Amino acid sequence: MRVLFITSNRGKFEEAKKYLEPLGVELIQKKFEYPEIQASKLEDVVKFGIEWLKDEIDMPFFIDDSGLFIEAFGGFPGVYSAYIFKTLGNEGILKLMDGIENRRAYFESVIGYYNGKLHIFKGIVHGSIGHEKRGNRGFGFDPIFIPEGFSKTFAEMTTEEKNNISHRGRALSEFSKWLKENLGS
Ligand code: ITT
Ligand code: NA
Repeated sequence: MRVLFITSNRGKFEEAKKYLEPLGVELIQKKFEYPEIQASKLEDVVKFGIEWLKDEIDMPFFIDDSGLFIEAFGGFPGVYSAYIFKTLGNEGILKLMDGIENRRAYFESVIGYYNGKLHIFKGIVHGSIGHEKRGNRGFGFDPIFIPEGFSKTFAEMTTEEKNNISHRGRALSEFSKWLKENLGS
């Protein structure tokens, strides 16, 4: 089956493609600017985006809204992650974290799939913020995020390694389970 992934983020698309294509899903990236409301939960951003997009698109599609939640900052940047990545970047986060001992953080990804009805899939990965940038794979905050139980950052992992443990990988796993059960493919 063919599914559209509405995203401007090539890194998200590559991860979803690696995950879903072996399961027989032909994934197509489409950039379609949709409003992202300033909600306090990723799920609300996704619901609003889907409501806005659903009349514009005539085939099954999904969006992914994700964020990095840093414990010492009460969950910031969270739903503001895209803006903070563009403005402060990884260097800015590292500077803010200078001298802060509690480096715990998590990534969350919420996928909204629409096929006439909305279906939500979520994934979380816990970890910590490193002391410097490491690795050149992945995207976004990957060079400063070290998942729990590992010494490498996400940017030092292959897409498969990251997908096995990441927030997006977990949301994609729930999504693909659902697809299998509901589409008999
Ligand atoms: P869309 O077009 O799909 O919205 P986006 O990059 O604007 O793409 P978000 O609004 O979900 O995505 O913003 C999430 C931010 O968090 C963005 O800056 C990403 O770079 C970052 N981020 C999300 N998932 C990540 C991951 O797996 N690794 C590193 N950074 C991630
Ligand atoms: Na976005």
